Amino acid sequence: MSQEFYTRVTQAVINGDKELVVSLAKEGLETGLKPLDIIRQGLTPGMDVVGDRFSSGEYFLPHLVMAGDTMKSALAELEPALKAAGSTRESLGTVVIGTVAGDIHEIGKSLVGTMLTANGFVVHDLGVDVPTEKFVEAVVDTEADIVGMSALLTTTMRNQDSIIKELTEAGLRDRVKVLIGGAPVTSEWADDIGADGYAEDAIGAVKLARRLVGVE
Ligand code: B1M
Repeated sequence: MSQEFYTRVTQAVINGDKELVVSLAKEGLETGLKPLDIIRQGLTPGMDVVGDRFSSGEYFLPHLVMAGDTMKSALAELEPALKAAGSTRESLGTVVIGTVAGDIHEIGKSLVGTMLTANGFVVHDLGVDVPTEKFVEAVVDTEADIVGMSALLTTTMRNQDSIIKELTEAGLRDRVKVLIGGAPVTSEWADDIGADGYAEDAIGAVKLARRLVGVE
């Protein structure tokens, strides 16, 4: 399908038009598009435009809320197709994932969780604004192989550091791999705080998670 289709998806996100975005997601799947292409080429560029307009003062918080709700509706439509591949596989490992304390951005974290599930991991999603100690408890309770922490704000990414410190103090750091991500996060930051890796997007997170459990 043409670039024009993806542009319509992007515009629907910018306009916060849930009904349209859901019907476009359906249409895309019906015409054989890959759900991930609809996300990467249609939905995410829309979120970026809204984010940029928010930064420049053209848009306000309600626009962010609307864009977030719109993208979530589209993802709900795409999720069964995204997850379909994972259900038949043997588990590659257990992942605990969440957005760090003080941060309520959930879409990227949930997408990473969905893609990990789709690729054979058992995922325990702790949600958003997750207190540091809850990450540590969940690692113990689920015997996780990997803990994934998402942070979308420069002010909350330092909580990724706190979680690693808590894991170390609890004597768990050698037993669990740490994967971090989120828009302001970089591989330098991952090195600084002693994470096992940083992924820029959901596909990168799957690749890294596979490597961390020794599959690649
Ligand atoms: Co917020 N927000 N927001 N927001 N928001 C950003 C992040 C911002 C960049 C917008 C901007 O100014 N340009 C800016 C952060 C600036 C900064 O700190 N650098 C910002 C701000 C300032 C804020 C508030 C402070 C605004 C305010 O109140 N004044 C506030 C903070 C609230 C809080 O958390 N305490 C706030 C609130 C919100 C909403 C709640 C309204 C809403 C989120 C709704 C929801 O999640 N249900 C929202 C939204 C929608 C955005 C933008 C527009 C879009 C985020 C998104 O969902 N992107 C965002 C601007 C932007 O990103 N362009 C912005 C789509 C998603 C698929 O991408 O989350 O990046 P992303 O995830 C990617 C990768 O980052 C990576 O893979 C994902 C998939 O490819 N990834 C991982 C993410 N987590 C990973 C974990 C991994 C690995 C990879 O391993 C574990």
